[in-house]
Amino acid sequence: MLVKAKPGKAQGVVYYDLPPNSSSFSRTVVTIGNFDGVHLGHRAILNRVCHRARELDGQAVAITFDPHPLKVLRPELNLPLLTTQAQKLDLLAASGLEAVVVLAFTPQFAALPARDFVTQYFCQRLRVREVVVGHDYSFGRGREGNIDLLKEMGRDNGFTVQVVWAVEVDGAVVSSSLIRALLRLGKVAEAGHLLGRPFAAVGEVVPGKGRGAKLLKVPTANIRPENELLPATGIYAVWVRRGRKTLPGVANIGTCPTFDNSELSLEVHLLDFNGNLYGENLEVEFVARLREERRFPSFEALADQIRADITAARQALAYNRG
Ligand code: RBF
Ligand code: MG
Repeated sequence: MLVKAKPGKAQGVVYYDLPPNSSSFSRTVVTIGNFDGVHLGHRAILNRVCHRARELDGQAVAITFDPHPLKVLRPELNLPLLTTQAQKLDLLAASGLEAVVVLAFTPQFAALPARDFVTQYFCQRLRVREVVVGHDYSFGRGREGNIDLLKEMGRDNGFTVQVVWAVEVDGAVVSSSLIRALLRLGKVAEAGHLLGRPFAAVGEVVPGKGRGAKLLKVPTANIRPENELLPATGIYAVWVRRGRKTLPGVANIGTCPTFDNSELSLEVHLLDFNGNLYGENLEVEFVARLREERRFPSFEALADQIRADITAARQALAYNRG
């Protein structure tokens, strides 16, 4: 059976908002961002924060928002996020930071002038020593805050500013929007390269139609995903995180056209497992795309194909133990 080791890193503390005169922080090295996906570009920034905090003998802190600012400022975009809030906070907290601060992004907060934000949060609450930002960062009311403003305020308030350049993979700048585009094409391996880990969907196992086990002899866990974005319809080799265990699987995202369904579903067949999973929360990591979903002329033909998929998934996972 294939098993995958779970990385064991110290967990940072997650704070929801900060009292105006918090004594928890001093000499912080702070970054701020939406961090959807916590991809390699984000990681370059987070690593720099941790590194500088060690050099300056300070505390490494990331500020992020809930909900994502575009959900408040541009709801009509319907931006599908790569990570749920919980996934994002877990990833941030596990990235070596001492603290992750989540600020409620309300219309009032959005109206805060950039200078007031720096004074109230960076200076008063976090006693900032250094701010680390991506090269294109802007913030505050109407995005009026930029790197020049930070540097100017830093001179008056005793903090320095570090700018981190974009990360490129195979000649493309890593960004959340590029990763979304790759996932929409089903390119999960490529998306994983830019994320620095496989894309993962989380959700509860809910009752399905029971067809898989009965007609096809391939039981599947039907997952109700919390993520706003899933890879394109198709069949994928996946790692499934169940509590502390990681199990190999093969997933189908689609409408099961062989059965004249219409609803999109995410189903996973676990390769070396049988048992009840109802009500459990699983995290499905998409490692490799195997094929597109098709309508088969008979259940037997579909069952044959699924057996071939299982073999293909075992192979794909053997090369991707993580
Ligand atoms: N259903 C289809 O109609 N076409 C497919 O190509 C297809 N491929 C699948 C591949 C795998 C590995 C699995 C686990 C399921 C697949 N299904 C497909 C879904 C299948 O119809 C479904 O599991 C049963 O109908 C039970 O809901
Ligand atoms: Mg099922």
